[in-house]
Amino acid sequence: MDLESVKRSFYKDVERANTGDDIEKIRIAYLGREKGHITLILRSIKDLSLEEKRVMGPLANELRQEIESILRIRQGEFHSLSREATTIDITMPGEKASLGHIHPLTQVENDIQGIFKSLNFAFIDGPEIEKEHYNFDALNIPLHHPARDMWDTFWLKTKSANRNERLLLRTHTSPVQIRYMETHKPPFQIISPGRVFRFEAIDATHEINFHQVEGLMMGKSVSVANFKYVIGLFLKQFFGKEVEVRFRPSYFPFVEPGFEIDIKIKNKWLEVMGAGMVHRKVLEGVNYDPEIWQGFAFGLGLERFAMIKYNIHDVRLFYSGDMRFIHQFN
Ligand code: YSA
Repeated sequence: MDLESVKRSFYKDVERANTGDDIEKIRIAYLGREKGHITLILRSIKDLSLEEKRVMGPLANELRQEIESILRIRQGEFHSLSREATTIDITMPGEKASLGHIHPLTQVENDIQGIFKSLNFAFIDGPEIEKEHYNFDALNIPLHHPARDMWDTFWLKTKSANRNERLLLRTHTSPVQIRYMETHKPPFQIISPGRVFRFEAIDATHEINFHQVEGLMMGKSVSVANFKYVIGLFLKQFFGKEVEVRFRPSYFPFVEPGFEIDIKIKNKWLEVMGAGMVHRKVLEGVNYDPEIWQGFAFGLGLERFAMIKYNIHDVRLFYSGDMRFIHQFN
């Protein structure tokens, strides 16, 4: 074949090629070492006269370069086409994958647990259905004691299996203190987050179903100063900044002295926890000698902490089931 015919047939072949493999076959047919059309032409140049060599040599080399370059381009095109089939087209609008996320109350609980764990507090669980004894009596709140009115109670119709005791939905996490002290010797420090229930009027800061985190530190010389220090550390870490805190004297039958702690939010004080030094009657009830062991305890309102942290004005939003509210925490 002369150069002109080789060129024509090459362009026809390239036009017909559909895949990278076709291009490779064309490359072998024209540039193959043994029988490639261009290779044969180049090889035959040595047999030509000097005059013909001067003309044919450059023309044949030019055609070879042209063929090489066309093959490279077409091979590249087929290669990127085949890659496109398996890769993502970043010019297409994305589809947002709908992932779940942690509920803000769970997040706050995790944060609180994390901080107390770093202060060497152990995590303890307790039952939501509780015996009257643990929710009230063992906490120095006997039957007919006026302090029982502080906790409007959901009573269960069923009684406990073994001792025919009255059962209730726990009104606070404080019964966990008793359960733990009954089975453990001091010194120790624990926290116990959990759900509590109160049969009371609902408003922007009160729910009938909410969460508390109980804390108890027991040792030989634990004092109010230790409580103030631990709570101060906790508040600083939880809010990531100084917050305005107020300790108020208060009454809980299971502590002496007792306090309530408020935090200032938007120029108003919000009560966030009850606390105090564990009452000697409670200590005696679990066979701890009050002359040796002292401890502080507290019960904080999880929803109130979440409200302050995320600037939420109404506790009912947490339980509204309104996904627009929940998705803000995504
Ligand atoms: C006190 C002394 C201790 O040694 C240990 C714990 C306590 C706290 C006590 N057991 C208690 O329940 N106190 S409390 O009734 O004042 O509730 C504690 C916190 O729960 C409150 O400060 C508030 O933050 C939150 N809380 C109370 N009622 C609520 C509520 N949060 C939402 N809805 C309600 N209805």
